[in-house]
Amino acid sequence: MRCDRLWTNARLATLAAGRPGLGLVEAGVVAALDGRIAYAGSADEAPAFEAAETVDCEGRWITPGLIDPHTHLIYGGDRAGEFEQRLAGASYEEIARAGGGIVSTMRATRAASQAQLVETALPRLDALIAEGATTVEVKSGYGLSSADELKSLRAARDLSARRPVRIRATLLAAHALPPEFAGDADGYIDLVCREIIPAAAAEGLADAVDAFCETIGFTPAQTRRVFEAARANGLPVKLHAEQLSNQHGAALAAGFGALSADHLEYLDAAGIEAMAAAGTVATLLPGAYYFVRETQAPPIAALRAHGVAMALATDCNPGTSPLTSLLLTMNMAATLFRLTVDECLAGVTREAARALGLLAEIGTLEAGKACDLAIWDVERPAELVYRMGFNPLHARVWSGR
Ligand code: DI6
Ligand code: FE
Repeated sequence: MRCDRLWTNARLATLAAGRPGLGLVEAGVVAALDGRIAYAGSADEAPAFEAAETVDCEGRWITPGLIDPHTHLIYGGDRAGEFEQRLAGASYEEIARAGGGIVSTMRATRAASQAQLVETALPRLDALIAEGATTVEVKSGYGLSSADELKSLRAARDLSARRPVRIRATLLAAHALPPEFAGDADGYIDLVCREIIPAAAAEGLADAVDAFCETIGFTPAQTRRVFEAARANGLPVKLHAEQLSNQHGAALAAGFGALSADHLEYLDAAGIEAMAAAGTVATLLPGAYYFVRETQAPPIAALRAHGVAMALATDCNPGTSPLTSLLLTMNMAATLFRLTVDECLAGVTREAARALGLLAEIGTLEAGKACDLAIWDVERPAELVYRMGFNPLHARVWSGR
């Protein structure tokens, strides 16, 4: 059988469906043909391959390329000063109410050109890539006007022309209230629903629509209108839900068949049941939990008991999670949320793919999927979760190369 590349002498964490745990293969090979996995499994059972190129992995571990299913990589400016204010005692909500927070990033984002937004996002993207990320979701949400939200989505799309990585762009126009709509949140939601969502859909700029359902964001009723507009424009939805308080956003999102509900520290039993019934993924963001010094952890045991899939993401954003490491995200999920090693690794591969609606395409080492691999200098997969601030990536393969 012909293939373009063959990785031999490897240990595999396939994460494949129907296999227990991480789907481990001790003596494995992976074959790529035309950018896709032609075979991933034990060397014993592999067909005889004629490879244009063979790579001896010398016993290293191969996992699926890592996936970050929730980031806000596109933004202008920085918020290090706000961090100092928080160290001096100000809370995230206080800073937001005083006109700082998301709105200060909005000003810097509006002032930046599309090219400048791309340039400032690239180092953040590169940090993710350096740890084996092959797919990254990127949200708008700091433009908060038609022109600036569409500019942000175009910048997100541009990233995939600049680096060998798959980008999923999400429209998060309902992230915060822009000052010109002060006192008229419903008026801003009108703009989002009537103008911004249809324009993004018509130009093919968004793969999904998100909103921030929170006391300092938008109400459940406003979120529902955003979801209805997304549905009318043929776009799937996801939600920032139950991060700082319980707004019952996760249940609302599940009712719209949401791909994921994200954060979930204040998720209640009804929300968990609704997510389980709808197959909505719980995307956990331990970096934000850590950075805002939240003390209520998401209801992990109950999510587990209900069989809700759990993904992990950096939530990379300037206000609450200036984090560009999926390895550290896994460590935080284990230490802060008590996820198991298997749950952490599945969270940044298979379940992250599920959270993006891309499980048929990426997230496991299975024939037919895109050949996105991370090859690691570790003795056992647990090391990827255990270490802090150490990057054992040996090589990264995107679409077979
Ligand atoms: N939740 C978050 O944690 C970020 N956005 C959101 O909806 C915070 C965004 C920021 O502070 O800039
Ligand atoms: Fe977020």
